Amino acid sequence: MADLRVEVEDAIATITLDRPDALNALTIGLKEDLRRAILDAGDDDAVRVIVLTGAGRAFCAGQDLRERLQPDVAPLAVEIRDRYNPLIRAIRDGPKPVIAAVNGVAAGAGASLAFACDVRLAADSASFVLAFARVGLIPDSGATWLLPRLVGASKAAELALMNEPLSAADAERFGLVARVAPAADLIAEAHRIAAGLAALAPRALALTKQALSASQRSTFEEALELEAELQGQAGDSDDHREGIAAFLEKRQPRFSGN
Ligand code: T3D
Repeated sequence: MADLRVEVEDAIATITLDRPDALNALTIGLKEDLRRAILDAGDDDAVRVIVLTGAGRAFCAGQDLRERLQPDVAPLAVEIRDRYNPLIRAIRDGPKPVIAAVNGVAAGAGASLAFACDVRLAADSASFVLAFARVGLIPDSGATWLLPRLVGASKAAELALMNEPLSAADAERFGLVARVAPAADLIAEAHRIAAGLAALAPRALALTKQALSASQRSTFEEALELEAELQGQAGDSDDHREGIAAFLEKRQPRFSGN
């Protein structure tokens, strides 16, 4: 994993894209390592929250455009189906909250990566630019589905078609990022939020992710029914019993994840 760092501490897996000289652009190897790191963190009982960030001045500049010029490169549709889509699914379908700590520019599929995360924090120096049309492509890696849901159809169309960069401040104004922090404080702020999530009941968070995700494709009636089913599972957990006990005993809960 030459271009990826994974550090696990205090139940937080911090995954850092580490190709700063190429603004953390995504090569085949980096996409595969990142997907594997997210799946591994999802399976690791020592991890409750994932923080995704980039080394250097960028979050991620999307597809490595130099790699695209290699003679044996896969056709685009194959690359999207075999590498980008599984990576985005690993984030979306995984059981643990994923926080994007967007430390700098997020371009092309790098922006899509951030859109796929559950929570986005941005450095005040960060920006988002769809960038696809400038290289003759359409937004991918879930961007056409995720972005309208995050910022609304009108703003999504503007960002996707016009390719203008969106500043961190404007991203916060449009609800695309939860919070903007000074660049020097971004990781500390991401870890502070991650620690808060890590103290909550892991299974309840996983089921919440599942319900929110399913709600994007369901009717209201189906959402009500799924809530009933998943709440049944949550209500049957040790963590629910611990939550009630802690409330009544006026102490902090200690969730086991069971
Ligand atoms: O292809 C498929 O498999 C399909 C999937 C497509 C998904 C996609 O992501 S398509 C979109 C690909 N990404 C882009 O088009 C973004 C390209 N980069 C930029 O537009 C700009 O670099 C940024 C707006 C992100 C930042 O601009 P700036 O001025 O701050 O930095 P820079 O000078 O352009 O870049 C710094 C270095 O990073 C530079 O290398 P050098 O000249 O110092 O050796 C530049 O070439 C390199 N770099 C930046 N982005 C990429 C990259 N190298 C390879 N691929 C990149 N995407």
